[in-house]
Amino acid sequence: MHDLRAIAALFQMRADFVEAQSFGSGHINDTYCAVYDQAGSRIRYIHQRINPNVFNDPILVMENVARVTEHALARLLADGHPEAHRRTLTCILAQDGKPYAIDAEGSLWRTYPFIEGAKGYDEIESNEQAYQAAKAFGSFQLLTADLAGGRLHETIPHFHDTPRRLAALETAIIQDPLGRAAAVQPEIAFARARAADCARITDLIASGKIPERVTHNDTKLNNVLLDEVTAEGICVIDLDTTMPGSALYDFGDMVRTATPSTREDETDPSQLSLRLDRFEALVRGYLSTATFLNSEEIRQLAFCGKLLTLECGIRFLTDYLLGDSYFKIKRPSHNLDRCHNQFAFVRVLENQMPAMEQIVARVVSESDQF
Ligand code: ADP
Ligand code: GN1
Ligand code: MG
Repeated sequence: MHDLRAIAALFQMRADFVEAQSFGSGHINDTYCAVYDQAGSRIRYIHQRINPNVFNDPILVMENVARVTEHALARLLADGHPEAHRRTLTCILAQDGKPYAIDAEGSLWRTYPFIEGAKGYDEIESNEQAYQAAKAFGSFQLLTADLAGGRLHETIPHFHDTPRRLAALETAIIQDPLGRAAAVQPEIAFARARAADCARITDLIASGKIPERVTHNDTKLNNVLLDEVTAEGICVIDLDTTMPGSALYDFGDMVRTATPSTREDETDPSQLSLRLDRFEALVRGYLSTATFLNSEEIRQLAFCGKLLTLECGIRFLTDYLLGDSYFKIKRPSHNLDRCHNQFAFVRVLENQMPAMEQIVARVVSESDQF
């Protein structure tokens, strides 16, 4: 637990700090929800410490976040949106006017208004939520498509370069600092058997068939807040990896997190199945806003769900071998459990690929956009 009162003092809060608690279920940053008294009203803010093990240069992260959120706010205000400050993250400035502050230990903190009346779901509950989440992530891509000022920083270079993720697994197997590799040979074989799949999207990008776009790159379902009453996608959050990428990475991670019947770390694979109705809701929601997709991107929509699930499983396995230094864990086998779950879901997706492709074809044929 950090000293949040001291962190609060680094920012221009215009309110009196009351208390703060650890918040949310993100795997990366230290997130706190803080209550303030503002001239007699209780209001909440998010204070967040960027994880320095994950982001080598947190200032570059904040330069991207500031550019993207200022662009989003300007667009909402120009449209006269009545709740512009609820529809995008906005950075509260630090005492020196920067959108972040550095604490006494050298850690970088940022502060956002708490988006009220909306929720991020670890497990989605309805097709309507899946539709709204996908629609919101598609809108976010549309919004960032005309971001001025040149390319965003690559905050984690090669983030979704799946062949590199597989190569990083091979390096971890050789290093094996905790002697864990011997016991995970079936998992290693599972990943190696899918090396060709790993290269499909990177090859299509290299050949120019799939364009680079500004993408979010971390579109797990709890990174979009849905209105608690209407389920409308209110605000896309967790913008740390918003940078050049492929639209398919964003759609693939929605499939990974919105279509399985269980949570990412469910340990009983017999509970795991693919909700095809959720998949269809995602396709419909995403295509309702991502009208810029080309025919090759559309062709890969079903496959990229499998790719992102495979990639995430490879990343969990790599982190398990290297001693769990990247993803937050709550038990020693947590990353291995997550890997098992992701690989089990890859098998399910492989079996269901023809049905998923049929759904994409049907939705596209019913749309007049494509
Ligand atoms: P991580 O990178 O660790 O996933 P996130 O930026 O996603 O960090 O934040 C963690 C969680 O905190 C989110 O899943 C969400 O529940 C909550 N959260 C983050 N920012 C806000 C905000 N501005 N308003 C409300 N909740 C937020
Ligand atoms: C992390 O930050 P969070 O919890 O939203 C990770 C994603 C993974 C995800 C797996 C910066 O997302 O890439 O897909 O965990 N974020 C980063 O649950 O590595
Ligand atoms: Mg998150």
